Amino acid sequence: MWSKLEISMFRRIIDTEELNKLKEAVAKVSRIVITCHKKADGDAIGSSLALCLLLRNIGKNATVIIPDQLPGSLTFITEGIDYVTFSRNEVMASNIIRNTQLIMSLDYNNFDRVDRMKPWLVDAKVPKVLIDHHLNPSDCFDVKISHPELSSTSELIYRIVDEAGWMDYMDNRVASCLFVGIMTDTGNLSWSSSYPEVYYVMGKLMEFGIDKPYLYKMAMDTVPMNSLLLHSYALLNKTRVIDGKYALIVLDKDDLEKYDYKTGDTERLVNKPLSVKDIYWSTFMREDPDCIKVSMRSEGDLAVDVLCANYFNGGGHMHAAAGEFHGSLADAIAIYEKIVEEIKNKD
Ligand SMILES: [Mn+2]
Repeated sequence: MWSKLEISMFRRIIDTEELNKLKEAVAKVSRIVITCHKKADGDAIGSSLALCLLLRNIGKNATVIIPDQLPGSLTFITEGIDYVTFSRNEVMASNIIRNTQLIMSLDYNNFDRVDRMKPWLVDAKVPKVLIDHHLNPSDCFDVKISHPELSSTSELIYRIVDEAGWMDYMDNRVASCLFVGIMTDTGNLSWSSSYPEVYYVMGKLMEFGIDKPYLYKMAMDTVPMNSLLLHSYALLNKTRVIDGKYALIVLDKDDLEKYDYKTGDTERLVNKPLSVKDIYWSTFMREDPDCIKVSMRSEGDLAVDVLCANYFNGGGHMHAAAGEFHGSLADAIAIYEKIVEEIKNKD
């Protein structure tokens, strides 16, 4: 996709018509609501807060509303920035949505991803803007800026700011949020980032004087003690490696209780087995109260978004995807074993 001729310049990639529609929509209004998907990750919250701060710098009354509580590991990004958590302030949040003039949806492709906030967003009679990098964006948006080839929504926000002529409104805080978003969605530029321009964007963000060592430490290398112990326990006692190539980690509700599990504590656990040279497919199953959460990572040709879509009501990206299973842990594992047989036959 990136030819050698193109890498010497930063290409403009946003569709001119959509970009103009976005600029017009923003220019017309003062009150703007920015939303991201439930169980926000670094890119979801980073891109949302960055856009919010930038719009405030432009003079807009912008509010970020996230569907549910942010994991403790991400609260450092929000320091000194106000935002609303829908699940904790439903009345206030729905009032803000009811009174807004524009809704922006960041880092998700349809309203099923926003949990109980969905009806409020669907029913709102105001223009809706999508800014996202997931496949298959829904048709319910008035402005659609969708770029699945990009590393992150945060990178896309940087490009929109650049192409919309809003660069004067960027500052250190906006840049820090975007930097964290790109860092977390690419595993610190490990995956979904094999093209020169993502480094160009990181370089430009550095120009705003961000504290990179601090952001790296907080976003990529800080976990609570119980999470470190849960990861160690999972790798030592709850990981099965099949044929030296496929890894399955399973944590049941007793495991989670024993290690005082909180949202975010198993973040990046699924990536760990891929550190072993020949393991190219890793699956993690977690027995949550309402369902079995399944996440997958892969290297090479194996598309785990397809597996998660076909077997676990999910999706995502080729090398990083997730889904849910409604049934017993044993049944979920049985499905996994079926997939293993299929993959073995192809190998
Ligand atoms: Mn993302």
